[in-house]
Amino acid sequence: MVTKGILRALISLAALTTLLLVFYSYSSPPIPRPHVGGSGGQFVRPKTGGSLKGIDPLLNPEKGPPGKLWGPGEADRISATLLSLVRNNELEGMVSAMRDLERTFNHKFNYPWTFFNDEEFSQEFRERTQAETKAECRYEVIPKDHWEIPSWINNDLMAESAKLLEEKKVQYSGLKSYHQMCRWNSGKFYDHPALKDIRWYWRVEPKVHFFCDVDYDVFKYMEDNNKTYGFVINIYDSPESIETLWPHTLEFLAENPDYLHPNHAMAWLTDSKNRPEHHQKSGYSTCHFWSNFEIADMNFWRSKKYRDYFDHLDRAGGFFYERWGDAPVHSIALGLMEDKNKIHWFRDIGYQHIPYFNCPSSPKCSGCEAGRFTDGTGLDQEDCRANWFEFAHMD
Ligand SMILES: Nc1nc2c(ncn2[C@@H]2O[C@H](COP(=O)(O)OP(=O)(O)O)[C@@H](O)[C@H]2O)c(=O)[nH]1
Ligand SMILES: [Mg+2]
Repeated sequence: MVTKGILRALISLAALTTLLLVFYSYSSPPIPRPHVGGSGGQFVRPKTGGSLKGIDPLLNPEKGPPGKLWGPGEADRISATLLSLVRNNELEGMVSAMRDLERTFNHKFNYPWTFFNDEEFSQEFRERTQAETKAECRYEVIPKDHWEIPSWINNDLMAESAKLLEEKKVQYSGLKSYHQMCRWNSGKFYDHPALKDIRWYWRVEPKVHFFCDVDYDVFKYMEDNNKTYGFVINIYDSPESIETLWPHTLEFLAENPDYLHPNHAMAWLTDSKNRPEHHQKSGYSTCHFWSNFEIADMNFWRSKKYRDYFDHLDRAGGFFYERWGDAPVHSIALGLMEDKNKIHWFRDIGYQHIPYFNCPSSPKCSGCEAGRFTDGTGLDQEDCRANWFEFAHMD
């Protein structure tokens, strides 16, 4: 693997050069205006560092987002869908996630569900999911050219890389479909013909839970308030799964400096204080929006700048030679190329995807303990919302 060693050395050198270049060009970004969060207020970082345990803003009474909110029946539905990529054999998990979201939100608003799969949905899947909602359900197969591994990926190198990743204990590294799923979620889903006339989506995975009544139209909230992306959980990634993602990103940015938004969140992406050992590996803190939950505007993913970014990454091959997730890819793109004030923390949406929670303190919530972040042991320090609050804002 001499060639691979040389390749790595070259990549590191290129990364270092671009890192220096980009930092030289952007070392004096516009002074960010102090941003006081809607219901959260200014964030003061705890002396203890990362974990918010005990001082989580989620422990404060939850009032919901400020401004005009549209309740059930108060406004027309906008162009949006609940969206799930799911397999037939995940039917039970899908039904359970749907049941939660229908109970807490969608029976009041009736947004359609769009299910995606790399093969046909079974009759049983269709019947059981449709039975959970009054809204329309659409069942879509992903076109082969959106799902298949691209022609420029070298099979031998992919197999070799999978072995290396396994040695580094990168989860799912040997599972081809997992890589395909991450790539589809990063750069393909918004081009599915079934979404052609749809702008907004709420991503829902099987087995997730929703705990709190949401009595306003979240899509309309996003549109009215000029938001692009809504998240609930912010965590660190495994640096081994994305070793060259940041170097490739810096390379892209050096070629396209105009894509950096004046109100970017570079400081959040490059924070070196809170998980220095992650930052040291590539220059990226690895803090990201956990994308199994997303409420977002597909116009951002459909923009030229994001398409160019995705194509650059796709050509670099890291969806297959490493295990780049759609979560860090989306997060880096947003942090660099979008106005950070257009990113919204849906602190009022009670949510769980094993092993993490977003649990607000509100009579509208049941089944989750306010401020609880995880039910896994030793995982509290994976929470990096404090970084987002410090370097961006709290609402
Ligand atoms: N149709 C289909 N869906 C998939 C495939 N792999 C993953 N998914 C879906 O992609 C999402 C993420 O996968 P998941 O196994 O939950 O990954 P994790 O959350 O990172 O552990 C889930 O909604 C899965 O149902 C696949 O090969 N085919
Ligand atoms: Mg999942």
